[in-house]
Amino acid sequence: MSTKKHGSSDIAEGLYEGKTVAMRGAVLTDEEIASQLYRYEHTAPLLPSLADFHDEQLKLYKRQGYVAVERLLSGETVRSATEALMNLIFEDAKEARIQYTKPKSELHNKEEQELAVRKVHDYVPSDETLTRIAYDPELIAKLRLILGDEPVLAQNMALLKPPHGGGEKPWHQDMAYGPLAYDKPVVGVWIALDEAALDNGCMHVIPRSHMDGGVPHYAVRDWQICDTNVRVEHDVAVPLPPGGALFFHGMLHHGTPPNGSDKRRRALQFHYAGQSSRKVRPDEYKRIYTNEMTDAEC
Ligand SMILES: O=C(O)CCC(=O)C(=O)O
Repeated sequence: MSTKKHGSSDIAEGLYEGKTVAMRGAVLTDEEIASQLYRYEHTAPLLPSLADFHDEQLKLYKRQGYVAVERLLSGETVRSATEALMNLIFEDAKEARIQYTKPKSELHNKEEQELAVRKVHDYVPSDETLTRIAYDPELIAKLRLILGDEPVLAQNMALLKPPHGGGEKPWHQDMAYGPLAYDKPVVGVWIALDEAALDNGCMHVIPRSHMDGGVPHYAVRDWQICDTNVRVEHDVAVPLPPGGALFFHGMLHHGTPPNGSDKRRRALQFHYAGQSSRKVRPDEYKRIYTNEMTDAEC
C-alpha cells in the first residue's frame, strides 16, 4: 500500500456549486486511513436478487439506511458495461467527462491512463448498455417503492479505484454534495463491476446514520464528515461480487478505504431523486451541511 501522506496538500473538487478548496487537517498515510478509520469485522448480508426486495426489505432499508443485493446485473451485463466504460476512456468519451488523478502529460500508455482515472461522469447517454442499466424497469419499480415517488436519475458516475494505492473516499453523506442536495432523500445505487472486497476498497456504511439528518462536512482530505465525528465502531463493510449492488439512503454515512491490493475496483453509481423533490436553497445547504453557522471545529 502507498505510504503517500494525505492531508494538507491535497485538493478536493465537487464542493457545493463547484468550488475547489485546499484541504487541511491531519496528514495520514493510506495504512493509517485503512486501519484507523475503517473496521472489517462486520459485513452486510446480501439479498440474492432484486426480485427478493419486498415490503420487509423496504422496512429494513428505511431502518438501516441500506440494502445490498448479490446479483443486480448478470455476468454478461457486467462485461459489456465494463467494456463500454473502457471504450469511453480509451476511444471516445462522447458526452462523458473523465477525471484523472494525474496530468495527462504524465500518462504514457493505456495502462497508465486507465490507472489514473478516478471518475467517469455522465456516461449514461453515451452507451446503450449503460442506459439500459440505469433505466431498467425492475430497478425503477423498486426505486419507486423506496422513494414513494417517480424516480428521476439525478447523477451518474463511475468510480475507479486502481490497484496499489487507489485513494480513499472519506466518510460522507452524498446529499452534502451540491448536485444531490435535494429537500427529500435521494437513493444511491452503487454497482460493483469488479469484485469489491475488504482489501480493495469496498463500500463501508454506518447503519442508521441517515436518521441523524444532514451533518456538517469539512474540507479535510475531501469534502467529508470530520474523522472524529464518524461512529467507526459501528462500521459495516459491504463486500460485493461483480454485478452486486448497494442501495443506500442519501444521508447514510459511508466511505471507501484505499485500495492496497493488486486488484482493480471499478463501480458504477447512480443517484435517483423523487420527481417532486427540489434542490435546497444555498442558505439551507450551509445551515445543514457546513459549520458556517455554528463555527464547530473539525
Ligand atoms: O466508490 C467509491 O470509492 C466511493 C463512492 C462514493 O461513496 C461516492 O462517490 O459518493
